[in-house]
Amino acid sequence: MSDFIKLAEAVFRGDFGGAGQITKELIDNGTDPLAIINQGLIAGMDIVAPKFKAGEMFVPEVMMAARAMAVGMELLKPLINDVDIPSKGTVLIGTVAGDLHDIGKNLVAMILESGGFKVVDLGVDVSVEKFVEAAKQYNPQVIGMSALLTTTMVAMKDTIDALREAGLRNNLKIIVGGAPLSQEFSDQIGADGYASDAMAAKELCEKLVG
Ligand code: B1M
Repeated sequence: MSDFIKLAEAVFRGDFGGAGQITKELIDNGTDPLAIINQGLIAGMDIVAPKFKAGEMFVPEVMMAARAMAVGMELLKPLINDVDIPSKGTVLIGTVAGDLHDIGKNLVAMILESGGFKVVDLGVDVSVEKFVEAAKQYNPQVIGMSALLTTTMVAMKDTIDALREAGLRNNLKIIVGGAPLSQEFSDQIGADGYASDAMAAKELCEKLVG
């Protein structure tokens, strides 16, 4: 079995130690860091995605896999320039104002990151103003908002309106997610799309960024 396949399997199994060890060995052997990322780490996450979608893997396992990938990425980051890292675009993500739930949002962030997006995570209880300021600062292709409470969903519309008023709306796509949401709600508030889970969020971002 090739070292790339072993690395992909370690990521898939959420084996942090194994992923770190194999990544280190590949680096020591002089393997191209981008090949380690593409053929090992990302290849591992590519096994996870369809299994999660098919209900054959669950949230904790997906989080472990994403963390195993992150262990490998941390070792590789110093070896590659930011410009060399293939990036599908920047996604600004946060849980909206008044809402402290972040488990789902963190999972979405991890999956987006392991899927090749640069993710700027604004955390929880993110005010409308903070989203707008961060949009100016990071110039993202996508803003992702998460809400788990029916009472905080309304903050999503406020944020979209504020982005429009700040003249930023046309330059970015907005996606929303969280247990109480739906595609219908997303349409009502003028978002560009709704994702029911982390994998759907990745696919939606890929589609929107084109
Ligand atoms: Co809260 N809570 N909670 N809670 N909590 C819920 C959401 C609730 C449904 C429980 C219930 O009553 N049955 C209920 C909401 C009711 C409602 O509004 N309809 C509720 C409540 C009422 C509250 C408090 C008000 C309780 C209280 O204090 N009286 C309070 C509110 C605090 C606040 O936010 N201001 C509160 C607090 C908490 C804890 C702090 C204890 C904890 C949060 C810890 C944390 O997140 N760090 C907590 C938890 C854990 C839950 C439940 C049990 C689990 C949520 C979770 O993490 N699910 C939840 C009940 C439930 O959902 N069964 C509940 C796992 C996670 C992986 O799934 O977040 O849905 P989820 O994310 C999914 C998708 O939704 C989607 O992808 C994710 C992965 O597949 N997704 C996105 C999420 N964000 C996305 C963004 C995207 C795309 C997809 O694009 C940007």
